[in-house]
Amino acid sequence: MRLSDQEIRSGQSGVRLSRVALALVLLLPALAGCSGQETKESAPTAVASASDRCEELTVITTARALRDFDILKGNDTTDNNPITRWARDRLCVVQTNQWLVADQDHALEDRIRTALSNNEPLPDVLFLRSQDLPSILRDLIDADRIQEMGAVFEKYASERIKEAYALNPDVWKSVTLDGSRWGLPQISAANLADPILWIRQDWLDALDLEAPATLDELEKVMDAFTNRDPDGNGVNDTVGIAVAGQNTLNGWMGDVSFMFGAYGDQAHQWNRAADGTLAYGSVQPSVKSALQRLAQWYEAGYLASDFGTHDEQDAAVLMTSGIAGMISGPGWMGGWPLGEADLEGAVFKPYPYPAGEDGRIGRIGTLPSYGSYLFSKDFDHFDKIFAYYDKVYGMLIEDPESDFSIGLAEGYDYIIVDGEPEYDFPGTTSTIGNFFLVAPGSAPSKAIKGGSLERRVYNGKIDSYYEKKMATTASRLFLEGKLAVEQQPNISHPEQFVGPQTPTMALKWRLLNKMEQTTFLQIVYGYAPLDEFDRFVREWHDSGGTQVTVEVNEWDRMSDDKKDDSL
Ligand SMILES: [Ca+2]
Repeated sequence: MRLSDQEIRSGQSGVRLSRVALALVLLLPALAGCSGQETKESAPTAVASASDRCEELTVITTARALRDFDILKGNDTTDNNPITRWARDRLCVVQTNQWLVADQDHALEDRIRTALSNNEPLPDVLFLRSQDLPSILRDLIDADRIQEMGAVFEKYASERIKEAYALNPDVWKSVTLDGSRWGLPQISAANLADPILWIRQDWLDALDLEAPATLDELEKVMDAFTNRDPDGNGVNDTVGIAVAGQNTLNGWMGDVSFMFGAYGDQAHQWNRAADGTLAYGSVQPSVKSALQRLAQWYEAGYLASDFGTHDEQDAAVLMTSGIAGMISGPGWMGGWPLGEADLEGAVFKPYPYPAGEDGRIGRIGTLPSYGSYLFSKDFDHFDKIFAYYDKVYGMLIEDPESDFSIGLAEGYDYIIVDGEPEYDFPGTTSTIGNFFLVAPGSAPSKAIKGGSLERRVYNGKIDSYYEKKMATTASRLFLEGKLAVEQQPNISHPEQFVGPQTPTMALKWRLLNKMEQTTFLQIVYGYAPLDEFDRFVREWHDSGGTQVTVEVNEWDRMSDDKKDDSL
């Protein structure tokens, strides 16, 4: 399965994410909405203390996966910080961490499996990211350790939360098994991970070239970037485009999804076929054509000679170190890493994708959900959970009445100067948002009036505190990248299989993936003839792929039935 924006959220490899990248990629804190001057006095500190208000306190346990960039200030701790204090004061909820794990190498998943095998109680609330959920959800259900959420959601969710899910019914698919909903999925920002084409504008200008509108024109630009010394140093030391080939050809930066999209099906994922069924992209004939063209690009020197060993960050480094002239990747790359590149004279510019021969354009899309909350079988304080959820959702839709209308926490993402919040100060961070017990992810785009926040701020609207925060912390290049994504709204093709691993997948998928990755790289490198693709397709089907396809479509029918019932 392809990596998602979640990989960035996980902070893997100790990558340093900039303030802007964090604020926007982490989503939750970034979407600390606020609008209207009338909310100035309603800072969280104004509420009465819990001992005054609460007849009783409800203790809710959770597990926290700590990232190395989760910053706590002063005397704050994982159990006592502005978010936990807010929960206590406003909701009479004491949130405690039954487990603390490092957010790396599936540590939380391992901890859950240990609890399952030792018959140890689970925390009341667990959060699993989209890429971790499929492998463990079925085991938790089979062990009868988590609650079915369909009726619970209907009973406790607020009207505006129900509306958000009605606008995004696909999010339920990630927790749906045999027609039941086994968790509460977050909603992801509709296009956060959707890629665009980043080009070195200064190289285009130096060589007197236009941005490409077709794949043929793209090849001409790549040829010039490779062979015409775009950096003017008299050395043949540049390539056309940075591609990350180590894990998948459609990774979270340095993807070639525009190439697959120009020919038809997205590789490395399940797509909706013309007959309505789900079909695995990598075994479709159009992928063979895309690989053929990639092999031509490789032979011509447009790709780095060792691109198959590059992960996403390696590919980005080709761009930020002045070796590559183009990279495909999400709009937020304008913040990090491109916006932080220390490269004299470099001008990065986001462009829409060029079209294939018949005008076809396509790219990968953003998963409907970042991850899901699962609730222990014995947990019964859903009134508290959904009250909490609704309050956090308020800030996501820029509710002026939200407790977080000016920001998440004073001293973290804002300070007060002369009675007004300031967002640009030394040590500003939005990672405190990771300490919410439950949070809905993002507001559905349709729930926000007046266009995306990025567009409003780009166009100079800085009225609400949230607009002010975005205008203060996001660079122009970041906003341009996000707008370039919006420019091609209908070309995204997200993964269509988001459910729990099927039985045959659990047994065979790792092997099938390996076979696929090896074959694709050998074809592009020119080590294997193009017809090796046909042998791969046969072997893929014979080695479990046919059965996996059957099971994936069984899941698809079940999750669609559920969706229809809810509407
Ligand atoms: Ca050169």
